[in-house]
Amino acid sequence: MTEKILITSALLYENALMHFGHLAGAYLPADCYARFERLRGNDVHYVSGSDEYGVAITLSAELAGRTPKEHVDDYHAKNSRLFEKLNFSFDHYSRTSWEGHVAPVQRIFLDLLENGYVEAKDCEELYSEEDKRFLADRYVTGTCPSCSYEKARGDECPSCGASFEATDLKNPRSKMTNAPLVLKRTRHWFLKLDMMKERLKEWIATKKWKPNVVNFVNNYIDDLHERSITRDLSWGVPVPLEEAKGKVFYVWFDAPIGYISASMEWAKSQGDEELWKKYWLDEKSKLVHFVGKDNIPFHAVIFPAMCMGQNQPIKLVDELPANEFLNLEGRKFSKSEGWTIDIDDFLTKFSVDQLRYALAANAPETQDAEFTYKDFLQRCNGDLVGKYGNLINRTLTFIHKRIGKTPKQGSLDEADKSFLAEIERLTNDVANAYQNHKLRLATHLIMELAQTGNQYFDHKKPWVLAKDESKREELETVLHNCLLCIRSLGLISSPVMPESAQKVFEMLGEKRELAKCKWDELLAEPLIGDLQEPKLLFQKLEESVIEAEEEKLKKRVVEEPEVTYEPLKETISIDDVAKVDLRVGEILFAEKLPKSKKLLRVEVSLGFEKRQIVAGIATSYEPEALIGKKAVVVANLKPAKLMGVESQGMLLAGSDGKLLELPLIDKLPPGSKIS
Ligand code: B3M
Ligand code: ZN
Repeated sequence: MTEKILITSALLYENALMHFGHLAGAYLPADCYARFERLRGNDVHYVSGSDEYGVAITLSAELAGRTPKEHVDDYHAKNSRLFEKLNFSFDHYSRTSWEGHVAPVQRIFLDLLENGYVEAKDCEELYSEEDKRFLADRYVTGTCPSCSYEKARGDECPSCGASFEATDLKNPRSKMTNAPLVLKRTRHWFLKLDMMKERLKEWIATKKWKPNVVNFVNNYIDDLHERSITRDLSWGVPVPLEEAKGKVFYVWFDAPIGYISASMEWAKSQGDEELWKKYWLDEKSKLVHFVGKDNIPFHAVIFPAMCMGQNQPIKLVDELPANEFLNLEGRKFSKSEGWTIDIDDFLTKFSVDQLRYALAANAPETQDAEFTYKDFLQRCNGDLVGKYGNLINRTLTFIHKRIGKTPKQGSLDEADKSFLAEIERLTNDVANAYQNHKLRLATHLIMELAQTGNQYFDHKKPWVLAKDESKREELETVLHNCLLCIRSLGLISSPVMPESAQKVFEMLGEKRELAKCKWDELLAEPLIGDLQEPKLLFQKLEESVIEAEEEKLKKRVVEEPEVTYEPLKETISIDDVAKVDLRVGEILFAEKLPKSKKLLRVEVSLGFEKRQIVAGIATSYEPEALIGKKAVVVANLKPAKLMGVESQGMLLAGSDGKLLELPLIDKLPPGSKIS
C-alpha cells in the first residue's frame, strides 16, 4: 500500500551561504530519505525553503548596508541555486516572504487567540529615540548587571557568563550607533504554552523518537511557560489586529508555518490550490521533520502546540530525525572567521556525488561529526574508486572485452547462491537503514555490498574461467551475478549519489530514469539491457590536490610567512608619537572596491561617529570576515581619495610583504584611545 509521506527540511536563514554543516544536518539526510521513499513507490511530498524574517536577517542586512528584502533576495537566489547544483529533489522550495505565507500565519494566530491560547500583555522594552524604534536583544549592548563589564550583549555577558534580559542591562545602548536606549511601554502577544502542557506530554509519550530527543523534550516540557510571539519590528508577517499595528510575528512563530505555505505555493503551481490538504490535513499521512539539534524544541513542542490550538486538523510531526552538528577540521564552521568551505569552489574540483557520499557516510546522526579533507580523500579513493567503482569497472570492462553482451545465468553452485543471498540481505538492510534515518549505516552497507561483489569476483576468477571454453556457462553465470550485484548497488546508492547511480543504470543498458523506477519491481526484473561501454565513474583524487585544499583553508586563519626585516626608521620623540590619534574602530561593513584587487571599503564605528575607510587589505581578508572585528584606526589622518572614494582615516595593519594582518582589539569599546 502506498503511504503519503510529508518531508520537511528546516528552513534556511537567508543571511549567509549554506555550508557543509547545514547539508549534513537537515538537508542531505532528508533528500536521501525522500528519494528512497519515492523509489519504494510512496507518495512523497518534500518541501523546504528560505526563512526570511527575524532579527538575524535585519541585523545582517543592516551590516551589509542593504534592505532586508535585498538581502534575502540575494541569498535566496544563491542558496536555491546551490541546492539545485547539489541535486536536491524538493517537490517545492519556497520562501517565507512570498505573499501566500501571510494568510496561514495570520489565520493560525487568530484561531489561537479565539481559542484562548494567546494573550496580550503590556511590558517594557528598550527603545531608541534616535532611530524611533524598539531594538531587539541582538541590537543592544550595555553594562553587565552582575560584573559591570561594559560591553555585555543583549542576552548575556561574555565576561562573566551571566544571562539576563536586555532590559536588565545598565546603560543600555544601540550596538549600531552607540546611542543610549530607554525603556518604553509596549504590548505583546504571548502563546500560552503552559496551558498545553498535559496534552503535549500525552502526545509525546506516543512518539518513538531518539532517546536524546525524548529526554530533551520531556525536560523542556516540565519547564514550559508562555512565550511572546510578536515583535516591534517592521520586517515580518504583520499581526492582524488593529491594536497591534506596526507589529510583526516572532520569526519562530511564522517559520514553521512556512512548511505549510510552501505546500500551498506548490499546490498553486499545480493548478489546484487545495492540493496541499492532501498531505497536511490527512491523519494518515506521515510527517517527518529533518532538523538540526538546536531546532528540536520548536519542532517537537512549540509548532505542535500551535497546531493543537488552532482549528484545522493539521498533521502533527511523526518522526523527528534531529541531527547533531558537523564541524570542519576540528572546529565549528564560522563564516566570520573564514573557517568554511565555499561549495561552488569545492565543486570545481570535486563532484556533487563525491560530496554527497562523503557527507552521508559521515552524517552527524548520534554525535557531532567532522568533515576533514583526509577523510574525504579516503571516502573518495578507498570507497568510491576502490570498492564501488572497482566492481563496476572491472565487471563491465571484462564483459565488454570478452563477451560483448549480457551474460546468461546458468546453474548455481553454493558460492553463487550465498552471493545472491548476500545481495538480497544487504539490499534489504540498506532499505531498513534509509527507512530508520540511519544514513551513515546505509552508506556503510552499500560499500559492504560492493566489497562482497569484489570478493566474489576475485574468488571466481573469471579471467581463468575465460581461458577454458568448457567453463563458458560458469563464466557467464559469474558475470551475470556480478551484474545483478551492480544493479542492486546502483539502486541502493541512488538516493545518496543520484547522478552516478543513473550512469551505472545506463551502463547496464537501461533507458529509464532510475529515480522513477520502483525498488521491488526493478529487483525482480530479469537483466535484459544492452550493456554499454563502461565509463569511469569516479576519478582517483591526488593527495596533492587535497593537501592544497587543506592549506587553503588553514591559510585563511593562520599562516607562518617567511619574514624579511626592513631596516628601522630614524628615531623620533614621544611628541611625534603623541600626534597620532589611534582609536579602536569596530568594523560595521566591508566590501571590495570595484576594479581594485587590493582595496576594501570599510565602514567603521568610532563610537562617537562613523567613518568610511579605504584599506589595502583585500588580498588578506574577505570582506565578510571583517564584520564585527575591532581594528586600530588612525583617526586624525587628513581625508584622502583612493580610487575616487574618500578615506576618512587609516586601518593599521602588519605585513611581512605578502600577508597583511590587522591588530585586533577584543574587549575595549569602539572609540577607546590607543597610546
Ligand atoms: N531558520 C533556524 C536555523 O536555521 C531556522 C529554522 C527554521 S525551521 C522552521 O537553524
Ligand atoms: Zn558580566
